[in-house]
Amino acid sequence: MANALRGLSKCGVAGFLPQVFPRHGPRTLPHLVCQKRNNSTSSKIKVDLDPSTGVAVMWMQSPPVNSLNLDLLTEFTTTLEKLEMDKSCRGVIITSSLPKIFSAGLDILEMYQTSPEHCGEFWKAVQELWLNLYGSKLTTIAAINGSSPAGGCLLSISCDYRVMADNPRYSIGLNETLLGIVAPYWFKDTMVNTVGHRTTELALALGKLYSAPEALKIGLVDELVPEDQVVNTAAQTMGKWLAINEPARQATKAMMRKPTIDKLLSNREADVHNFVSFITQASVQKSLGMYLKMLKSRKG
Ligand code: CO8
Repeated sequence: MANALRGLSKCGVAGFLPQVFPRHGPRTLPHLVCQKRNNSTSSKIKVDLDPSTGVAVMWMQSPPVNSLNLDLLTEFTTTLEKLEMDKSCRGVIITSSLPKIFSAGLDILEMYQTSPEHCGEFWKAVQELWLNLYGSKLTTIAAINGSSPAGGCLLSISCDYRVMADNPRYSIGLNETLLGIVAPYWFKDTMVNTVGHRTTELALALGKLYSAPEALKIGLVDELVPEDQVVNTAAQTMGKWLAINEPARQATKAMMRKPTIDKLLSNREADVHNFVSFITQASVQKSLGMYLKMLKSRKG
């Protein structure tokens, strides 16, 4: 498992060698997008890694809405693991190649009218993605160029920094209660670590989806920029992060995130069990069915 922060639990912060990575002064990377090199043949995620900057862009490209189904979750984790192991990569920007959508969150169809075995397999993949992303030793920036509900919000707040398109029509938040389901404690913990306890309590209880300006106000995202500048701004911000002493930054990230990660690591099986018994309840299935129906009727 390529996960640096999980590795830290064994070697400890003192295990870092100073200055393992080359230092770069503060720099901007406005040229990143045009210099990109497509290193991926995968279908749901396109990866552009620029070895000259050490920055990879992961483009989610799973129409219609980048919903996180088992395939996309698995490919996301594998892609990130490969980048973690690639010595030429120091930072990852996560974004969407679909217009108006970052990610619609977990694919509801993976949890609706499927077998308990499938739900368990699906949930393990959700856990795996979060453990890898939240614990990544790489600098991770979400370039949120569209709506980002629920699991899409989790992806975003698992990164180190969030740049969002300045468009009030795009929303982000953990809206699970609107589906009649409950955000798991590690979704909640990640949100608390981002915006604090009280704001999370309100957000989760009400299933609140924040418009981009509202999200900036509560600190759910760090920056709003015009839509066509989201990825370039993320690249410029990445330049600043990569100028920081790498071992020191990684150790700081580990210090901040390890307790949250360890909580799930010590409890993974029980978490899968809880999810499966919750999601397969008839009342919960009914709520999911109604929500799916609502999504479809909205279209008409
Ligand atoms: N899963 C599956 N299908 C979806 C999802 C989804 N999350 N979101 C949208 N779709 C489907 C729609 O039903 C529609 O299907 P079809 O074409 O067959 O009718 C298609 O994708 C396109 O959707 P829209 O027409 O709605 O597209 P828009 O561009 O108008 O809107 C949105 C895009 C804003 C993303 C909108 O689709 C939306 O709000 N989707 C729902 C988002 C949502 O609520 N996601 C929550 C998922 S649950 C989750 O992530 C965490 C669960 C934690 C579980 C814990 C339990 C213990």
